Amino acid sequence: MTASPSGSPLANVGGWFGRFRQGLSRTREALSARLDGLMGRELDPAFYDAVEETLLQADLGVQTTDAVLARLKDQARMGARAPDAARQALREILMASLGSGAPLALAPPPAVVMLLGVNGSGKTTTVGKLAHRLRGEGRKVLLAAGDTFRAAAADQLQVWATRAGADLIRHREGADPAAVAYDAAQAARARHADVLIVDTAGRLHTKTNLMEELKKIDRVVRRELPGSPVEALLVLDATTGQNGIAQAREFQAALPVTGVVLTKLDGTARGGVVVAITQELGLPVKLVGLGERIEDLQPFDPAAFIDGLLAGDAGPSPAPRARD
Ligand SMILES: Nc1nc2c(ncn2[C@@H]2O[C@H](COP(=O)(O)OP(=O)(O)O)[C@@H](O)[C@H]2O)c(=O)[nH]1
Ligand SMILES: [Mg+2]
Repeated sequence: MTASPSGSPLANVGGWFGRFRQGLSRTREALSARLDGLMGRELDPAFYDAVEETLLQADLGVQTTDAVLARLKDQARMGARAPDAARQALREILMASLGSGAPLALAPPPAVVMLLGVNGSGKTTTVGKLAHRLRGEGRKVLLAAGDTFRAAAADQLQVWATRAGADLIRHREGADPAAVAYDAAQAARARHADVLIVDTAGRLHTKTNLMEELKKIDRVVRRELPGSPVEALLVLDATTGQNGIAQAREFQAALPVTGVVLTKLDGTARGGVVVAITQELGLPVKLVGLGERIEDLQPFDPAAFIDGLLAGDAGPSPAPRARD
C-alpha cells in the first residue's frame, strides 16, 4: 500500500492502517456496498430510509444516524445532489464526534491497567496483547492473575505472559483476587515495573460479588500504589453490538471506568458500535482488538477508523464496487 488516505498520518506506520482496515473489512463491506447502492438515487423518503437502515445495521447508533440524515436533508434543501452525499456526511459527522483519540495514562510508573468485563469478552487475551505491545515499547510489564475463579484462567494468562515476556503474579485457585492485586502491587514497586496489568474475572451469575470484588481490587491498587495512574478499561465484544452498553453501565456504576477496549472488531459487520459507545457511555474507546494473534491490538485512532470504515472515498484504494 503506497497511497496515503487523505491526511491520515498513520497510513504507513508499521502497517497499522492496513491491519485496522482489515479488521474493519466486514463493517466496511456492509456499509460501502449499501452506500454505493444509494448513489445516484432520488433523495426521496425511501432514500433516507435506506440510509437510516444502513447506518443502524452497522451499529452507528441512533444519534449518529439522525445527525447524518439531518445533514443530508440540509444539503438537499440547499440544492446539493452529490451522488456520494451520504458517505461524505457520515465522514464529517464521524470526524466531529470521535475526537482525536485517548491514549492510555501510563505515567508516572508503575501505571496500573485493569481489564474488566463479562466472561468471554476478551479480557485475558487483551492482557496478553497489551503486555506484548507495551514490551515492544521497551516497558517492563508485570501481570496479575485476578481471575482466581478457575485455575485455567491463570494458566491461560501464564501462556500469554511467557509469550509477551512479562512476569506474572498468581495465587491458588479460589484465592482472594484482592490479595493477588496486593502482592502484584508490591511486586510492581519492588521490581520497578512500568506497567501492572490486572486480569479479572467476569462471571455474571454472581454479579454482586463480582462488582464488590472489582471494587476491592481497585481500592487495593490505589492504596498500595499512591500516585500511580489507574486505567480501568471495560472490555466489550463488538460482535454483541449495543447489547454490551447495558452491561457497561453496571460496571460504570461500580467503579470509575476510564475507557473501553472493543474486541473482535474483525468478526463483525457492526463495527460502528465504536461510535455508539463513545456517545452513549461518554467513554473513549482506547484500544481495539482486531484478531486473536498477539499483535492484534491497536490504540484506537479515530482517523484510521474513519478511513478504514469509509475507504473508497479518498481512501487508500479505489472505491470498492458493490459485488453480488
Ligand atoms: N476474533 C477475535 N477474537 C478475540 C479477540 N479478542 C479475544 N478473542 C477471543 O475471544 C475468546 C475469549 O477471550 P478471553 O480473553 O478468554 O475472554 P475473557 O473471558 O474476557 O478473559 C477467545 O477465544 C479469544 O481468542 C479479537 O479481537 N478478535
Ligand atoms: Mg479471562
